[in-house]
Amino acid sequence: MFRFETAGESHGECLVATLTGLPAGIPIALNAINHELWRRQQGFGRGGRMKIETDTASVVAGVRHGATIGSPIALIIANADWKNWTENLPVEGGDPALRKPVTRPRPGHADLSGAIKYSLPDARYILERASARETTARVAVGAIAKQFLAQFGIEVLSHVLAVGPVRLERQATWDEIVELSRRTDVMLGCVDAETEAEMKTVVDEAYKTGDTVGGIFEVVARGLPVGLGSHITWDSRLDGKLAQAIVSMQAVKGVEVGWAEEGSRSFGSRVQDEIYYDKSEHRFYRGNNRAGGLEGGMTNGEELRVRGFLKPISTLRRPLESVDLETREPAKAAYERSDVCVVPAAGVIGEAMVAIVLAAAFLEKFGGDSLTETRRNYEGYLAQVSEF
Ligand code: EPS
Repeated sequence: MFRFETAGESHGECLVATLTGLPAGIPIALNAINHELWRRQQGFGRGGRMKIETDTASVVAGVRHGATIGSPIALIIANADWKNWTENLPVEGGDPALRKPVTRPRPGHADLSGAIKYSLPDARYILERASARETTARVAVGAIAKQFLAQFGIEVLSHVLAVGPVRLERQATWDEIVELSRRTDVMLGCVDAETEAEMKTVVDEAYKTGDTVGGIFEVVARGLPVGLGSHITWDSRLDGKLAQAIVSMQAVKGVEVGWAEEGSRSFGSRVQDEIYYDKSEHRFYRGNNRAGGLEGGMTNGEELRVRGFLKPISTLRRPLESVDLETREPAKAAYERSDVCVVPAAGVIGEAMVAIVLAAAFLEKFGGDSLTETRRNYEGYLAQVSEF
C-alpha cells in the first residue's frame, strides 16, 4: 500500500517524510524534487521566512543509483531557521527563560483547540506542528509521486483561480498551465496577466492594512486512464480521497471537483457531460468536462480538475481579539511574522496531494513490486479497455 507520513516542527531541526509502497525501479531525480520545493516557496505575498529558507531535500533511504529499490523512502529537509531557535526549542533541558511561549491564541489557527486538547498551556507546541511549514515534506513526497506517474504519461499541475474577490472568469487551458509552470517570476500563479495584476492589488491592500487574503487554486491532472477509484464503496471513491487530501491542507476550508458550486445552481441538462464515441480512435469521450474527470468516484479519462478554497491565513499583523491563556483577560492575538497570501504555494501543495492520491489509486489498481510489473499490468488493462 502506498502511504506516507511526515514529522517535524516549523522551527525545529528539519522536516522528515517516509514513504512506502512504491515499486522498485522508478527513476528518481533529486533536482526534480528540489524544483518542486522551490516552486512552493514562490509567489507574491510570502513573508520573511521564505528569505531564510532554500528548501532542499536529502533522500536518506529507499533510492540508490537514481532509482527506487522497493524499500521505504526517507527524506529530510533542513530548516535553515533552526539556527535561530536552538536555544528556544531544544530537545532536552534548555533555559526556561529562553522559551518563546505563545499564550494569546490566534483566531482561526490550531492554537487554542490544540492547547486545550493536548493540555499544553504554551500554544507554541501546537503551532510548531500545525504550521504550513509541514507542507514542505508533502511537496517532496508529491514530487516522488509525480515521477512515478510520469512513467505512465500522467502529469499534474495547478494554477490560481482566485485571490480574494478577484477571479479568473474562464477555464485555464492545459497549455496555459504548462506555460505558467515554466515561469520563474510566479507572481500570483494566474494564467491571465490582467487578472493577475488585479490579484496583486488585493494582496497589496492586505499588506497595507495588516490583513491577509485567501483564494482558490485548481489542480489539473492529464493522461489518466478510465477507472481509477471505484463506485462500489464510500471509501473507494476517488473524489472522496481527493477531498480529504485537499482539505487536510492548512487553511483549506473547501474542495470542489469540476463544476460543483456552479453545477449546484444549474439544471441537470446543463451540468452533465454528454457522451460521444470517436470511431477512429476507438474511444469514448465527453463533450464537456463539468464533472472534472470523475464520475461515480472513478476517473473517466477526461482531465481531472480539483479546486481548493483557502481562507485568509490566520496570523494577522493587525491582530484580532483573543484571550490570554494565563490571565484569562482579553488580549490581542500573538504575532511574530507571517505570510499575507499563500494561494500560489497552496496550488503547488495541492498538486503534491493530488499526485499522492493518484499514485496510491494507480498502485491499488495495478500493483507490482517492480516498475516492469506495474507497467505490464497497466498495459494489459489498456489493451483490455481498447477492446471494450
Ligand atoms: C506559518 C507561519 C510562517 C510561515 C509558515 C507557516 O512561518 P514563520 O512563523 O516561521 O514565519 O512562513 O510557512 C512556512 C514556514 C512555509 O515553509 O510554508 C504558520 O504559522 O502556519
